Amino acid sequence: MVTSNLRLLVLVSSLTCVAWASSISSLVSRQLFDSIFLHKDDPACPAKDFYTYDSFVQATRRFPAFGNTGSLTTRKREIAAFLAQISHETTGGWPTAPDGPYAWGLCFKEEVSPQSDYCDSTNTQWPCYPGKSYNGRGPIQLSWNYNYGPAGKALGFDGLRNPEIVSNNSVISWKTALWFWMTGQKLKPSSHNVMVGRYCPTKQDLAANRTAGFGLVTNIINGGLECGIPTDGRVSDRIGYFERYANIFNVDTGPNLDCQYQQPF
Ligand SMILES: *[C@@H]1O[C@H](CO)[C@@H](O)[C@H](O)[C@H]1NC(C)=O
Ligand SMILES: CC(=O)N[C@H]1CO[C@H](CO)[C@@H](O)[C@@H]1O
Repeated sequence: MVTSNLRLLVLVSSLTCVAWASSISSLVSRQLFDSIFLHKDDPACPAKDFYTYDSFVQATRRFPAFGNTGSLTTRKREIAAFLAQISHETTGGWPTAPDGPYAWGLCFKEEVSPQSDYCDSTNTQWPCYPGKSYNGRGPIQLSWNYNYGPAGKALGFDGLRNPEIVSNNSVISWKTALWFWMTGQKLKPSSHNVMVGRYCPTKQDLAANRTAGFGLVTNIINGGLECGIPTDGRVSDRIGYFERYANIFNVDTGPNLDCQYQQPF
């Protein structure tokens, strides 16, 4: 009895392992991925052939809780929200684009004509390396020395001396976006926790209307520029992507899509 129970336990846990490891491809098949990113490999897109399905799946293995927390609906909604946010960050869409403006995610891998090198020289923990630019790169358009430094440290590359790797290595590029998604920062919850219902607002959060939903993720990503102001075009672009993807995943978007009444962090 004891022995067979034990065997059963071993069997069950090894099955769980297999399910765990393959879960992203079970919710996001290659075909689904391609139907979301209809134009990412368009010859007009600078990121043509860069953001492959295989490197996406490989990168998610570094973050097993991504798309793997909560009910099936929650898992799908989180993935849809992540893919929507990175699509806005890298969009090549315009209002009359073929297949609509929300079919052009993952078109860019690097910010076009950055206005600065995104070096916060007051940050001594993650000092800028001479001559390097910490402009937007990769699916989430990772920016600033204080993000490149910790992302590299967590993922095993030198983000301060070699920020270019984020637009040169597809798997690392995807990992930086997932790292940003999964990692809370000073005063900010992680986007992951917000989308899976694990966000615990502080008093200050409540006073600032920072309630859970896709709009709060927008606030985490770029609230300083986009939130707390009426009808911002960037915010509606993010929402447009999310609505299209939620529909493809066949889940509702949940409440609080907008952040126009939220104060930034
Ligand atoms: C919170 O949201 C309401 C509208 O729902 C708005 O009137 C109020 O100004 C917002 N508060 C802050 C601090 O932005
Ligand atoms: C081979 C290649 O893609 N090199 C790129 C590495 O990243 C830098 C800056 O991000 C690009 O300028 C290079 O073209």
